[in-house]
This record gives sequence, structure tokens and C-alpha cells, in this order.
Amino acid sequence: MMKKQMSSSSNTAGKKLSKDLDRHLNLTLGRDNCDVNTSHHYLYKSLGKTVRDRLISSWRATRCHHHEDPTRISYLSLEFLVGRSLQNAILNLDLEESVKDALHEHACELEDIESEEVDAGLGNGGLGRLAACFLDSCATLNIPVTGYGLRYHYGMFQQTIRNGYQVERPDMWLRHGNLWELETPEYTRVVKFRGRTEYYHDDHGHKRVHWVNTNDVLAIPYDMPVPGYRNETVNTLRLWNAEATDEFNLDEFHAGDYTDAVAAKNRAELITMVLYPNDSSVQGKALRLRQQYFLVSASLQDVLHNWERRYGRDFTNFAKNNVFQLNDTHPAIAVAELMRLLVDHYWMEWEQAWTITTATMAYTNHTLLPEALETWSVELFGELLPRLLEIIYEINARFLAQVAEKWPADVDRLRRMSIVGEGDNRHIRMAYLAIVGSYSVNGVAALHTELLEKGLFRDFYELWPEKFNNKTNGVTPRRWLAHCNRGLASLLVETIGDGWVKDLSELEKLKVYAEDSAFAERFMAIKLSNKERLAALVAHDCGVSFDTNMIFDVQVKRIHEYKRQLLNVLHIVHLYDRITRGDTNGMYPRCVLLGGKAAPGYFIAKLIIKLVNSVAEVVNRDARARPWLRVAFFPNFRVTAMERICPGTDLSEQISTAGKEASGTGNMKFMMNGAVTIGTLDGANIEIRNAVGADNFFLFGMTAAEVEQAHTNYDPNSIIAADPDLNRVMSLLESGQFNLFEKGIFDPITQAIRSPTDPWMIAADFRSYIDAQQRVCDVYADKPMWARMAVLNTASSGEFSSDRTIKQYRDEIWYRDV
Ligand code: 26Q
Repeated sequence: MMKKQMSSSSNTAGKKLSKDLDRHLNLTLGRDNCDVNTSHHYLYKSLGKTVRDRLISSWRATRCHHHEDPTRISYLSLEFLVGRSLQNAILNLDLEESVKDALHEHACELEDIESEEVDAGLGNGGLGRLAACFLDSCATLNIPVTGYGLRYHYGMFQQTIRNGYQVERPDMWLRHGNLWELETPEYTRVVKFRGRTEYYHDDHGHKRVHWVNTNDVLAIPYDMPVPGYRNETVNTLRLWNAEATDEFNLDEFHAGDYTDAVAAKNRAELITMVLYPNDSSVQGKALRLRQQYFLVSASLQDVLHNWERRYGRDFTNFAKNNVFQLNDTHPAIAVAELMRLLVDHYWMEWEQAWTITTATMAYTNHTLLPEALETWSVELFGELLPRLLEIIYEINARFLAQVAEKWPADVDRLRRMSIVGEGDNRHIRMAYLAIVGSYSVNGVAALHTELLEKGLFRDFYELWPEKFNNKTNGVTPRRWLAHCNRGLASLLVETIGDGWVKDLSELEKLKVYAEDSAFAERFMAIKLSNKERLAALVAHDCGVSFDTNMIFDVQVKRIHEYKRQLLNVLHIVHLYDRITRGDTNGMYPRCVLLGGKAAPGYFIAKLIIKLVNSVAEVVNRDARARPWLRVAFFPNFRVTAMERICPGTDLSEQISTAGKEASGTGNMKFMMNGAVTIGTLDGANIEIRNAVGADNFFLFGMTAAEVEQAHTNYDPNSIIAADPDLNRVMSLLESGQFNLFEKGIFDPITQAIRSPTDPWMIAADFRSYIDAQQRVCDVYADKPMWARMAVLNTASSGEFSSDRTIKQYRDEIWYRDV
């Protein structure tokens, strides 16, 4: 009876959906079935609008509900790598069946329609995708979190490969409009730049500051809905768009320079034009600083404005109810901006404002590489944000007094810890500003946090050990399992129920099935069909044919020396060398897939892409290699590509130099989908290995401590000379075998490997990597053994859900006693 009722009511819902779809197609878009036949585009649009309609009322209800609860967590991030939204909304709203039925009436499959949506690529990689996973978890856990970001007109560039080299093309993701955004001009804010400060005394004789003669830019919000998983909650991602103020440059206008004045609009609108495509080294570009301040100022004003509307100018409970989580140092200027707003705008005493600031700011660090720590030249800062610079000086002076009190006469420590770095060019250290201004500082994996405490931020840890804490990253199991791996998801539901979608620790129940050969066979049959889907994508996008009987060995992530795609290439060349010498004993055939974008100005990273493509070409052309080895470089790696890649992967490459990768999150997506990891003791790999057990993880390489040690007398040339395999690999690379017509192009790479100052220690880990890869072959040849490992990887991935991570942020950082 129950069942019948449900199906008839869902049937009604299905009919309604189908009607709405047609109405949007015919009325909103003015198209009919003839148009549908010519393109899926209009069906995508009308389906998107139909789904969006179903979000809107919950969205409003969530806002109303949050009105009663004063708690607000603001997640400030320069990046939100959202990817596609349609399927996610359909899954979270449980609309799948109705949508399929409605589309069948148009003789369409959901898969054809979803492929019409372009990725929202508003991020570089890990940090940006983490922010998107976090929003999904916050909505699912019903936590009142607003994401604040920028509405870049051009997201992450599109990568194409020409003659083996990366070519960047602009990503005009808004060209056909963005279905998911709602413009909300009623919440427009004004953000100031440049100008100068003026001091004056108010009626009570208090010294006050005016920031005058500024260049103003409008911040217009565009809201994107963030639906929770089947819980009626819809949170908001608020993206700011920069526009010129109406009164721009009236003076110029009056002077007759009308066209110049209009052209000046461009300067304002440039702020949200493009995402900076660097993910590890930083450039001190003025536009980037303008982006950061624009995001921060608009967002803080938004929060304060909402507070004032509800509670007036009484800030007694503000800190109790608000948190600003800073996604790396990119929005760290929030520390100074909140001070400015409270002191200059709300006329609060410095001490009270500082109490509020340091009770609301929380900073997450995502890197251990010193070159990735942001600094801004004092000169640039003072020119662009004169009032903020004054405030930072004041913060620093008071902070250094505190340091001097604890460590009297320790001049060196004062110099080390100063927010303003002295020297030839004085600079603001954004990480230090973030630490000084926050009540919480967290790393993103256990090892990472430990290294922050002992290394990069040691002085600060000594001063404030209580601020430091770890929050190991996670990924959302909705997108990264339930949605991207339908086959495995149904097997899981059938075997252990569907509780895992909201509580991934339930995957533990799968552990007993690792010993069940019938189950393992089904698990591997699903892997096989996912490999077929992946092979089809590789054939289409790379023009390389992958054989699903072979091991699918995958490394996809940003291209960076520390991630050591080069080590992977050395292994490929080593295998090729063995094959051509007829030494295939114990080898298991494999298809190696590499993919990722290089920062446009990162010469060596781009050369690594060229090397992968050159090696791939030689290997794939050689008939002797064909039964053993295939190599492909996946162009334009992005969120949507990963949704197809991780379910079809056997072996996940997580091979960074130990101590360099803060966490990694791709490692978690692969694990969830039943891939086994080959990796170093770095970032979250360590926790992954602990969870799955050492027997189910292919470990190799030096530890972080050993890497530090080894630098003192590192001699790669003698390592190469002593290892015949490595020696042959280097000779092959140096012989020009892979670049017959482009003499010497790979010299910078081989020289880097041979350099005693190679920070990534490629040669040092070669032998142990090759040996681990041999163990992979040995295990893979034993099908039941591999299947067991694969099942155990999925079964042990529960703690890598971003739901777990977010619960820890909630319990240990956000909801605290103030
Ligand atoms: C900074 C200033 C100017 C221009 C660009 C940047 C910039 C932009 C993006 C610097 C760094 C990034 C991104 C960093 C990043 O993605 N880090 C990764 O964060 C993941 C989530 O915590 C971790 O899993 C990865 O280990 C870490 O590399």
C-alpha cells in the first residue's frame, strides 16, 4: 500500500516535471520539438530551469530559517571549482526518475543533455574543488554556510595540445548564460581603492579616519544555489561581479573626455574578468591584490550590513555568531578590512574591534612550499589600499610588542615574525597577517599540520600552540561516488543499503565482502565497464586506444615538479626500454594516463607536458610496445573529466616528494572508486594508507624527514651511475630518442634530474618507485588478490568524506565558546 501510494505520488510529480519542461521549452525559450531535434542545448536549458524552479522555494525557506538562527559561517575563497550543476541538483533533489521519464518523451537520454552543460571552472585545482566539496557537505549537514567568491568571466583556461605542447585558450563559460545564477542587485556594495586617508576629530573629540578621493567599484552579487542531499536545505554561493559606478569619472566627462570616461569603466570591470591560473607560485600582480580586496570588502560589508539590519549597531553577540573561514591567504586581507569597517565605519574602539576580529577569523593553510606564500610589496599595497596598510602597521606594532614581552631582546625573532618583512623591498606577509588575526590556524592533513607547526610557522606555534589544529581534507561522496559511479553505487545500495551517501563510514560494512569472491567479481565487473567508458573517452580526446585488459594507471592533477609527473615518465621510459630489450618477464601490460594543466608561465611544467606527449608518441607507434604499454596525455583535465576518469582507474599515482603535497584530494576520489594507490608518505596518503592497511597500498620513497636529511649531500649522478636501469633511462632521454627533430629540447629536464640541488629528488626515489611498480604487476596478475585490495580501498574510504571534515570544522572551529 505504502509503496503504491509513493509511486503514484512520484508519478504525479513526474508528470508535473514533464509539463514544466515543455512549458520552459515552449514559453520561456520559445522553442519547440523541431528545435530540440537540432540541438540538445534547448532541452538542457529548459531542464535546467525546471530543476532550478524546484530549488527556489527551498532556497527561500532556507534563507528564512537562517533568519531565525543568527549563526553565519562565511567561507571566503578566491576559487570555487564547482563543475557542472544539473546532475548534482537532480541527484540531491531525488528527481532522477521523473527527469528520465520526461526526457524519454523527447527521445532523449539524461547523459546527452547533461553533456551540454559547461563546467564552472572558477578554480585552479585542489583548493578550489575543496571549497566546492565543502559547500556540498555544509548544505547536506544543514550548516548555515555562505560561500563568498568572485564571478570570473573567464575561468580556468582551456588546455589544448598542439605539437605536444600546451596551448591555453580562454574559457568563456558565461557565453551561453549561466542557468544557476540569480542576480541580486539589491545587495550591491561599493568597494574603494586608491585615494588617501584624512584624520579628523568627531563631535566627541575622538580621532577618526576618512578614506577619501577613492576609485570606487560596484560589487554586484550573483547567487548560486547549493542544494543539500535530500534535506530541503539550499545554501548560497555568492559570487561578486565588478561593475563601474554610475558616477564614474564625472570630471573627465565634464572635461569632454566622454569616451575616455566610458573606457575607464573597463578598469573597474577588469577585476572579475579572469581567474589567475597559478596554483603554486605567486606573482605580485596589482590586479590579483585588487581581486582579493574586492572579494573581501564586498563580503564583509555584506555580512555586517545583514547584521546591522537585524541587530542594529550592537555588536555584542557578533563574534559569537559569525566566523570567517579564510581559504588560504588569498582572502587574508579580511583581517585588516574587518578592523577598518569596525573602527572607521562603526566607530568602534581598536581593542574591541580586535577582540571581534580575532574571535571570528579562522585561517586554513594549503601549502608548505615557501615560494607559494603570498607577500605584497608595501609600495603597491600603500598605493592601492592606503588605509589598509595603516591598519596592518598598527596590527603589527601591537603584535610585535606582544612578542617582545614574551621574548625580551630577541631581535632576530622579532624580525622573523614581523608581518612586514624588512629588507631591500619591504613586503606584507599575508600568512602572518592571517595567523595573527585568527583564532584558528589549520593544516589540511596530519603530516601537513605537523610540518607547519615544526617548520614554516614554528615561531607562531611556540607563541600560540592552542590556535593550531588539523582538519584532514575530504571529498563529497555525492559527486565522487553516488553520481560519478552509478554502477558501483547501485552495488553498494544493494549490498549495504544507501546510508553511505550521507554517512560514508557505513562503507566499513563492505569489508566482510572483500573475502566474498562472488561480490568481488561483481565489483570488478563494474570496474571493467567503467574502464570501457574511460577508454572511450581516451580514444575520443587523446586518439589513443586503451585496452581494458591492461592495468589503467592514472596520474591526473596540476602539473608541478613537486608532484613528480617526471618520475612517472621515467617509469614509462624504463618499461619501454625493457620491452625493446625483450625483457618483459613479470611485466603486466598497462595503459598509463597523465593529465593536468601547467601554469602558463611555468616553463618546466610545460616542458614536462611536451615530454609526456613525445614519449607517448614513440611508445604508441612502436608495434613491439603495443601488447605491453600505451601512453596518453589527457587534454583539458577538469572536474567533469575526473568524474569519468576516477571510476575507471586501477592504479592511482600519488607520488609527490614527501613533505611537499599538503594533502591531495584526487587520492581520495580514486580510493573511493576502488583504485589502489601507489604513493609516498606525503599529505593524506599517510592517512589513506593507515585506513586501508599497509598491505593494500603500494608504498615507496623517502619520508619527509629523510628528504630533508638527504638534501645536505645529494648526489644524483652517482645514484644514476650506480643503477643500470636509471642509467639507461637517462641515456635514452639524453640521446634524443624522443625528440629526434627537436634537438636538445629536453635538456632542461635531464639537467634538473642530475642537479645536486634538485629539490624534488627524482633520482633518489627512482629505484624504490620501480620496485613498487613491479609489486603492482605481481599483484594485478593475481586477479582475486587485486579485487580484494580494490574492495578494501572503497570500504576504507569512509573517513575521506568531506562530511567528516566539515563536522570537524563545525565542532572544533565554527561552534565554539566566545
Ligand atoms: C596565489 C596568488 C596569486 C595567484 C595565484 C595564487 C594561488 C592560487 C591557487 C596559489 C595557490 C592556489 C592553489 C593551491 C592549491 O590548490 N593547493 C592544494 O590545496 C588542496 C586542498 O587543500 C590540497 O589537497 C593540495 O595538496 C594543495 O596543493
